[in-house]
Amino acid sequence: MSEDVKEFVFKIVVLGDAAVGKTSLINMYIEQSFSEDYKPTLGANIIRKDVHVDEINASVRLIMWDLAGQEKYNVIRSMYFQGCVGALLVYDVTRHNTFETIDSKWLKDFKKYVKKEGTYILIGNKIDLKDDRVVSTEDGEKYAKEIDASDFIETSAKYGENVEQAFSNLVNQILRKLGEIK
Ligand code: G3D
Ligand code: MG
Repeated sequence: MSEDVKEFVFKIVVLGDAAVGKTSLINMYIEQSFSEDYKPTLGANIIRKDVHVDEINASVRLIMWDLAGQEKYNVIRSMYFQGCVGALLVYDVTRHNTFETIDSKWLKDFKKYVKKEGTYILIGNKIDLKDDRVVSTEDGEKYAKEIDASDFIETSAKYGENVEQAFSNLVNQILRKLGEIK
């Protein structure tokens, strides 16, 4: 019964303006279990994590690309997105401008380079900074619907709140789009 473990390899990207918490989210998610491969010429860290999806007895190798700086992005863009199947679109709930660039910049690029079937979810990060919040949960939810994101989750990369859920939801949504999960 358990012998047929399905195997998948998904490349995903974490997108959003500088300092929204992309690297922090990845670091919190992978904890100690990572192998990092920094590619100076690409300006990107390539990080791997293996997860098991019990529901369908599948093992998924996630290959996460994290840009080390924004400045090289324009040069490596096509390579960055090549073979990518999913994205976390991240904004900072304390900076409204990072919310506005999700659609105008990051999703636009994702759609341009990742043709057909690309899966993305919207992430509002830094919810621990309660007094500085300027983007409400309701606005985030509404926006996620507008841009047709598969899901919307608010996180604190600092305290690990909802971080695991953000990545596992993305994996589930990718599998759903592939018809592996109903
Ligand atoms: P980036 O990879 O998107 O550029 P980073 O962003 O992960 O480097 O994070 C940028 C800064 O925001 C870091 O602060 C980091 O500690 C902080 N940060 C990330 N996520 C959270 C969060 O959920 N809550 C809070 N309070 N801070 C967060 P520094 O000071 O190291 O530059
Ligand atoms: Mg970073």
